[in-house]
Amino acid sequence: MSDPLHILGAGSLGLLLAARCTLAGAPCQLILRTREAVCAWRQRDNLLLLEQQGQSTPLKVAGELADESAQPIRLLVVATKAWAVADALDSVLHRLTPDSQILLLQNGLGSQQAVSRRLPDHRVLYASVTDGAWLRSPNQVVWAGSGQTLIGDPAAGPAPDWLQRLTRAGIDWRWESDILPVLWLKLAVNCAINPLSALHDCPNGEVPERAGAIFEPLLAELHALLSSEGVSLSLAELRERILAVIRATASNSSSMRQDVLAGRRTEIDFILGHAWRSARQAGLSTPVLDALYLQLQNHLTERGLPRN
Ligand code: KPL
Repeated sequence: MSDPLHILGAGSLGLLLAARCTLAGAPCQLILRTREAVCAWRQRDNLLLLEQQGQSTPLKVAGELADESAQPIRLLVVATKAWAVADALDSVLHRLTPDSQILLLQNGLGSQQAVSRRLPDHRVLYASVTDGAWLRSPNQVVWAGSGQTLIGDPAAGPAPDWLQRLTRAGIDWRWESDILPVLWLKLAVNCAINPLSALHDCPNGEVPERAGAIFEPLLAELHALLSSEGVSLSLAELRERILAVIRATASNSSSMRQDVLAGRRTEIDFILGHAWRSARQAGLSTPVLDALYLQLQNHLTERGLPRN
């Protein structure tokens, strides 16, 4: 039998992946963060509900605490929020073997590079996921819209064979030989949509109008930042990419708005924070981005949420 996929993190993306792999008969194991979460999971009979277009499919997926078992983890998918990656990884380090491979699904940038630095001898893959999913309850994931998953190895090399499991699970994924530009582009999209939707408490579709006069200069600063990171596309192309995402997700709430509304820590530090730090390192002047970053930090503080 092949090594199970261990999925660390039971948020919407982790549960969606677990559900789709289980449906396809690919063995997977969820690693939950707390004893309470594991007890609750087992009390519900290890049942995970996948909801799609009003239909709910019950699936059995085992959930465990990282230190409950000594079983080696050869294939690890980290599906936590970006700010939770370091602690989550700590919890499973003792179960990794020299040949373990790690796939990171985080938004933004910064958390991925930290894992690569931490595990320099392991194969660490980065992914960009654009499926829309949210949790109706801790064991019920709603798959709101299918997207594409781009996966790559920042240290180069071919796609590992085990990723074929994703194909068997019907996941629309592609191997990217140059994954960092993909993640930079996604970060720029997130910088243009997420903070504004959180500040104006509006769905993605209303972002350009609510942002008003700052929208265009923000795009120009993001474009300069992408260029300094070696991502080559024109400002017009960047604008079109961002507007296409806004159109496709017009009625959705960005993940940052969802986090603020739920009183959860946001990924600000891995989205705006990373952009802001990278702009400083590149010697760029980004007054609109800087003001937006500060405004969002203040907005979070007013709501009792961390500024990072
Ligand atoms: O990735 C997203 C997010 O909300 O984090 C977008 C693309 C903005 C969709 O909501």
